Parts: sequence; structure tokens; C-alpha cells
Amino acid sequence: MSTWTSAQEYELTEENLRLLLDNKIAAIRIRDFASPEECARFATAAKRGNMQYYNVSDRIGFIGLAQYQYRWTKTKDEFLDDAVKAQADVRAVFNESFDALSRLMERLRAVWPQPVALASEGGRQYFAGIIRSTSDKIDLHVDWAPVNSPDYVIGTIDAQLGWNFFAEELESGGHTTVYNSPWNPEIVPGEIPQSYGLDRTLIEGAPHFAYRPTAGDVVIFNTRNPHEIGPGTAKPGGSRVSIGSFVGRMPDNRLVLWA
Ligand SMILES: O=C(O)CCC(=O)C(=O)O
Ligand SMILES: [Fe+2]
Repeated sequence: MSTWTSAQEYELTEENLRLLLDNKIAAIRIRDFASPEECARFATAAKRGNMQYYNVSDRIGFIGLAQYQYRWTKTKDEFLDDAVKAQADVRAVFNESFDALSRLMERLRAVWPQPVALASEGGRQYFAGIIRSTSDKIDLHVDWAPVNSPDYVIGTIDAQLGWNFFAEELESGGHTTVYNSPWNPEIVPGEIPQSYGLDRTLIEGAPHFAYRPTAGDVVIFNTRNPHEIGPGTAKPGGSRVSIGSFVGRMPDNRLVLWA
């Protein structure tokens, strides 16, 4: 399994993107992806948006959807139907601030020689750009579609990254730690393993890298590596406000995005 040659942050270039996809480096950071004013507008619009919660105990607010929520209990058609409303909910935030998803896709297109587009299946587009707002922790998990979503087109990727843009940061904490131990679970045909709340023996002794979710920046990492977000302390009325999606590399080297 691939190992980092260096646990630091790099700039976005074609070579670094390939190294990240191949899990040779820990992270890419795009500094000043948005101006302080754009960040403030985005955070305000997000807090006014159609924020939903997974449950009452963890206050993890989100706008949009995650394909992952559909893997056990819902059909692909339901997912693709719901993607339309989810994209509109996120679009409403963009309309009051700026289009972080298109900007990110343009930044990828500027360095990647193959096409960069939303994932799609049967002529229908996946949703990308889930907005999150929380100061809670997020438990150790992996995001790896070949195992999580084998019956979807994204199940055919050979590498998966996640990007997040931070519009508002916490007073302290809320760091993301990525452990260099790419997930390779035992596969039982017809079963999709749990990928959230993973056992910590999985990361024992693994090199790790923690990044600061600093307002204005985008950070990209390889989500096949187990990762977690630490709890934090918000500024008054503040939160860790982010938007992100996955980026998969298809066998023909196209990059596809979904959340
Ligand atoms: O918000 C973050 O720093 C990381 C969120 C995450 O788990 C992901 O992008 O896969
Ligand atoms: Fe994740």
C-alpha cells in the first residue's frame, strides 16, 4: 500500500495532484481560495440556508446530501432524484455569496489534463458541494467509493480525494487528522462494511498529518486514509463552516466530483 514520502501540505499543481491521488503526499492546500468578504458572505448565507441535522446528539448541520446516506436503505433512483433538490439548496447559498464548487472545478481544470466534471450516471448528475456547519467532532472514518458504493459509477474509481473550503473557522480546535493507512477491508460479496466509527487499531502506528481548517483556504486529502475531526470551541455565534465534495479518478483519468 502506498505510503507518504512527506507528511506536509503542498500547492495545487498537476504533479502534486497526481501524488495525492497516488497517496504519496498528505495534503494540498489552496491558500486564499476566497477573500475574507466572500468567506463572510458564504458563512452568513449558509447559516440562513436549508440546514439539516443527522440527529440531535451531534449538532452537525448540513445543506445538500451525501450519497453515502443512501447506500443501505435507498435506491439509486431516489438518490438521483434527491440530488436535484440538494443542488438547488446549495445553489441558494452560492447566489448570496459565490459559487465555491465551480471555482474549485476551475482550479482543478487549470492543472489537470483530462476532463473534470460532476459524476453522472444514465445522463443524470450526482450532487456535489455539501455544506457543513459544526464545532462537534467527527469520528474516525474513511470515504472510499469502490467499497462504500460498489453499485454506482463512482465505485469504479481508482483514487478518491476530498476537498473542503473553510468559510469560517473556530476559535480553537476542529483540526482534521489523516492517518496514512489506506482502507482495505475484507469484502464479503453483497455486504457493504461500516466505514464510520472505525476501530483505532486500524491506525495504530500509522504516520499521521493534522491540518488547520483556516477560513479562506481549501484543503484536499486522500479520503481512503482514515480521518477524523477533533472537537473545537466556536467564537460567539461562530461555527466551522465548510463546503466540500469528493474527487474520484476514473480509469480513463477523468476526475469526477460528488458528495
Ligand atoms: O471537514 C474536514 O476537514 C474533512 C471532512 C471529511 O471528512 C471529508 O472531506 O471527507
Ligand atoms: Fe471524510
